Amino acid sequence: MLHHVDGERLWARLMAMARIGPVAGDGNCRLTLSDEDEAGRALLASWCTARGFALRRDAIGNLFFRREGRDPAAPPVLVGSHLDTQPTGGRFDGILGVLAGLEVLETLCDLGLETERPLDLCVWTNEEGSRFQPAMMGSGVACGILPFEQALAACDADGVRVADELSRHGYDTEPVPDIGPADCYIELHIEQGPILEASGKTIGVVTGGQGIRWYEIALTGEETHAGPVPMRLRKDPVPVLARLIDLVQEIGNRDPEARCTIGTVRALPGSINVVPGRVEMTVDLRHPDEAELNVMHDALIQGCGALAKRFPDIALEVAPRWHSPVVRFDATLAGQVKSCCERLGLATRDMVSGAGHDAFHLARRVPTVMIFVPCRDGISHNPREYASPEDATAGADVLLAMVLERAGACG
Ligand code: HGY
Ligand code: MN
Ligand code: MN
Repeated sequence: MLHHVDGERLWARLMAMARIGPVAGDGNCRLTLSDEDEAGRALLASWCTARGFALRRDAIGNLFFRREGRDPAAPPVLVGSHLDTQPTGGRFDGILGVLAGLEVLETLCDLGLETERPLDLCVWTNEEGSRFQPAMMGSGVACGILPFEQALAACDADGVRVADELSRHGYDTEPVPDIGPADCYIELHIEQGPILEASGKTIGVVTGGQGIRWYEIALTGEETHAGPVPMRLRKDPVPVLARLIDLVQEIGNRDPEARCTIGTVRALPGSINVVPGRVEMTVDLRHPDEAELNVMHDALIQGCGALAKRFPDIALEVAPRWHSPVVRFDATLAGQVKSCCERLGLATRDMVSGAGHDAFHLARRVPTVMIFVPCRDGISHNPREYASPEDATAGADVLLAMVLERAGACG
């Protein structure tokens, strides 16, 4: 028998969540462990506890809302995503997966359907990696991939540590994170790219995710006055920055599957009439093939070495900061997503995720799959991010069908 979620309730929840940490252009800013992030979590908790889903938290701040099954000892089915956003993020990235997960649990209550297995709605801390690096932090710690101490020590631009924020919100008294046994993890998410929308299909069956490498690069010369000092006598890091930008673009343009992003550049001290003494920048490299990602890595490191030789007055430091390898999701689960979509009359296409997700870590501990829905013009990490009510509801219906299939509906 086919069941459907209450799409209007889901949409109302998405819009209510979007009122927390609003930014211009219908976007959101709920940076990890900020007061806005906590306010979003509190709103979710109010909805969950109103339906009797008991909350468990861990010491990295992950949240787990449980709907009990007939067999409390059975490994649970996990659904969920993240509530933290980029500084100028959208209303759907992560949030759709969390609120669709809540919608599935509530729909089961509304239908009076029990499941054999317990269900956990998971909210992972710091998926975005914007305020604190690396990304996918809470799920990485819970899956034993990111050392807990390393996560606690991560600092934001103001020197505030993850540990400080966790204790400010009272998470530090909770049990040390570990995901434990689970039947599977299923994450619904907007695609955050243009492929699904362009294909005219409603559901992306995500078979895996591309590899990611992050770097911090510092170029150090010498601050000096912008007026008296002739160009040839300066130790100005900006000309090296210009060539580094060309290098990163050139690495990206070699291969249509490659993705290279310089997301942050800072010239210090940052005054119009001071030659910068230091430039700091970040690089994000991605590729769906691990070997090709390594080729990109080598090209960046070798290119930096050549620039350091060519400009001996400028100290060039390149620090690899994070590596999330290419990940494959569970083929059986992907097949089940497809058959659920067939029953629901939803057109699908297979795809690999360009964006990183907590599911990348979960996939290394439990059978995992992702379900994508389109986002308008492929725009994300942008206040203009938008998924339609119809697509959000369709994605939640697939999530419901998968949960019923995996958790064993009874009664
Ligand atoms: O970096 C990513 O792809 C994700 O948005 N954290
Ligand atoms: Mn996300
Ligand atoms: Mn994101």
